[in-house]
Amino acid sequence: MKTAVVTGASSGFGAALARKLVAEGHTVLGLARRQDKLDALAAELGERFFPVSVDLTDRARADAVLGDLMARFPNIDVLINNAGLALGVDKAQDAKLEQWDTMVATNISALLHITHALLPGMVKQNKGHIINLGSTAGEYAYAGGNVYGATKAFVHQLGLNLRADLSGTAVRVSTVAPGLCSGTDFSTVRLGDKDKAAALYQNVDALTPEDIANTIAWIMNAPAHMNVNYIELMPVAQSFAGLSVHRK
Ligand code: 8X3
Repeated sequence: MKTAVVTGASSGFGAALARKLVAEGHTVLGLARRQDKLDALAAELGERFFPVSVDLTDRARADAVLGDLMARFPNIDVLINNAGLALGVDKAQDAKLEQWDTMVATNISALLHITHALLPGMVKQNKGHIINLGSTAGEYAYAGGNVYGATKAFVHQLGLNLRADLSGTAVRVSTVAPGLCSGTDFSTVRLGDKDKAAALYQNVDALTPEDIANTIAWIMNAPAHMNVNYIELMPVAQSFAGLSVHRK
C-alpha cells in the first residue's frame, strides 16, 4: 500500500481520487484550501485520509506545511498534482491579466513548488511517482483557451523533462490529460456562472471524475518497471476536429 499526496483533494477529480485510493487501502494526504470540504471528506473516509488545509500559492505557508508533512510521512510514494484551474474564455486580447496570473500561479508555480519539495526525497529513497494533471487544452488549441492551455502544455513538457532528469532512478512521472469532464466545479469556476457551466454538459456523456480517478489508480498501481508517460482521455462524444476558418 502506498502513501499518496493529492493536491486539490477537496472536490472534483481530487475527491474522487481520494475515495478510490482509500478504498484500495492506500493512505491519502489530501491538500486543499477549503477546510470545511476537507473535514467532510475526512469524516467520510476515515483515518487513511489525512486532511491538510493549505493554499499552495502561498509559498511561505506551503513551505511550513510541506516541511511538517514530510517529517510526519517520510515515505511519500506518490505526488498527484491535481490542483489547477481555468479562469475565463475571453480571447487573449480581451483577457484579464489577473486571471492569467492566477492560472500561472496555481497550474505552474504551485505545482513546481511542491514537486521541488518532494522530488529529492523520492530520488533519495529511489522510489516514487509524480502524476500530473494535464489537459486536452494543452494539446489542442481553441479560442479562449490561451493561457489555460499554455499552462497545461507546460505541465505536459515538464513531465517529459522530469523523466529525462530521473533517468537511472526508479522514480516515475506520468501525465494524465482529460478532455470534457462533468461533475466538477471546473467550468463554474472558469465561467463564474453555474447555469452556463451546466449548459456545457447538457446532452453529452462527458467523462466523470471517477473515470479520471480510475485511470490514475491504474497508472499508480502499474508494475514498478512500467511508466505511463502520457495518457489522454476524451469522452467518445468529443473530438479534436476543430480547426476553424475565418471567412471575410
Ligand atoms: C479541461 C478540458 O476542454 O474544458 O482541462 O479545456 S477543456
